[in-house]
Amino acid sequence: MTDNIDITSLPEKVRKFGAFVDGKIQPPLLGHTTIRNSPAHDVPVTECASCSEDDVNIAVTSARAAFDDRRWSGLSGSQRATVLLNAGKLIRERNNEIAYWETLETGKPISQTIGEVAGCADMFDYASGLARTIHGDSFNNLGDDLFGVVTREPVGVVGLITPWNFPFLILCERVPYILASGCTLVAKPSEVTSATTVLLAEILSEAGLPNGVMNVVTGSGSVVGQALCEHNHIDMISFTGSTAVGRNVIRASGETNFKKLGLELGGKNPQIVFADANLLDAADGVAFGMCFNTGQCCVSGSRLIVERSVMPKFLELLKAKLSKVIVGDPLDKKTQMGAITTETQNATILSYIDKGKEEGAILSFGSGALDTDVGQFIGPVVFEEVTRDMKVYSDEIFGPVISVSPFDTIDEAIKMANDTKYGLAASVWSETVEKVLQVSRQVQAGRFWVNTTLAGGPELPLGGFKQSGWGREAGKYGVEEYTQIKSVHFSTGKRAHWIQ
Ligand code: TXE
Repeated sequence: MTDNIDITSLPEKVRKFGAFVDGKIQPPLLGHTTIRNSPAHDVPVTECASCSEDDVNIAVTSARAAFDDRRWSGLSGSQRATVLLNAGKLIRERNNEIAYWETLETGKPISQTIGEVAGCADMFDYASGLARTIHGDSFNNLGDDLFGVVTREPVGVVGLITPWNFPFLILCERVPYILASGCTLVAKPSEVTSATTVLLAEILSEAGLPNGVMNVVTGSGSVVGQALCEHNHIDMISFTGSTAVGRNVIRASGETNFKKLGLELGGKNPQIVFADANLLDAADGVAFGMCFNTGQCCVSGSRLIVERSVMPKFLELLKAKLSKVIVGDPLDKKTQMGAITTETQNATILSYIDKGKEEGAILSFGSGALDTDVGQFIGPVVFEEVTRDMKVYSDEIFGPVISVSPFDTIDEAIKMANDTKYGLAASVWSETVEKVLQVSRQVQAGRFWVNTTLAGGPELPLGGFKQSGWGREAGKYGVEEYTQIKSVHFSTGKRAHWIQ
């Protein structure tokens, strides 16, 4: 397919996607497929393979063979870099096509997916540099009789399990780094948003990736995901999703071959606004942080912690911003917030809104479900008078809902920001450097933003403190996660015999 597609109208027919194994599109062994409806339009858009455990075994065998015969890890960094650069170029050429199917399956605005796909191409460019620069260490200080070399080697076969909120972006925050390290992989996208993962595998193959290095098995978490986590020929799992399934991934690893794990789980991320902040900028940033991707974002700014003296003024500015957010058809380029991706997530968000009201929080902006002819849409919601025993204060809602808590002192703001089991991200808004430094040093979060939110680039690693996960993805730290260290000892002197 070329990129000359009309990205403003619905497709004329459902597009079919198979699994991708050993360099080829493969139909699932049992022939089962799942039709995906666009959550914004209620019409079928894609049909993807529902793979079985046997399909998983074939894909893992392919990835294992590709790793063990060194067809990828045995290449030079420069050869791997060439493939990654080609992939970046092809992603740019097919940007509209990828963005279109991503929008149809997720319900997110087309202007957003176009931007995300461009960012993904950049990930491949950056990781190509890492393929060439990743290196170990040497120790020339062990005396004349011993010389030490530390090498970095790829971990092996990676099982990559991704969610539905950023199917292509989360994939591309991992795949180029996995490949730069020399690993091979079997990717399992969410069962509701699988199309663009299959597209990436096709693109990589066209870019020159040897067969078997990247495989994709689509299907349910309980069958395909679970089989990957329990497979003895997989050396590492990178999982992004719910805390509950993350626990299960840890258990499965412990009960099988002790796979190395990378986990990116939930978040309940604070936005701390001081009285001396540029309040208009902060209001815009807080609105963006809670509404971006309809709040279905692990780093969404879902807790507003605002200095009491400016709270009324700040809330007024925030609500003025929220009232202008354009919610609607994701294929309309003006739309800023699209549909809620799954029916389950839609019901979850609405039940949290009901729960907040039942628990006595004051819903001071928004309502909940929008009244539309088709699709499932929820506009921004603000809860005030929130106390720490309420679910809207503590739980990851994964929707465009923010809870508001006032503070009087900087220590109180830091304590409130850390009052969560999660530690994925945090933002602070203030014009005083000492304040932002103190907050950034003391708030427990893997990503921290000062006078901005949700900013980033391929250079910067992602991941969480506390129950938000283990390990880091992206950046040079990300590629290192997919390597293991070997210490090599060279005798350089005459052996002093142990047995005389
Ligand atoms: O996630 P799941 P769900 C949070 C968010 C959301 C909640 C539930 O709060 O409301 O999780 O979302 C696969 N073994 N996040 O139910 O089930 C599944 O097929 C192996 C935060 O969709 O965790 C999918 O590919 N894999 C998050 C992936 O796990 C299994 C992003 C995620 O699905 C499996 C998404 C199993 N037994 C949700 N069961 C973030 N950090 O961004 C399911 N999966």
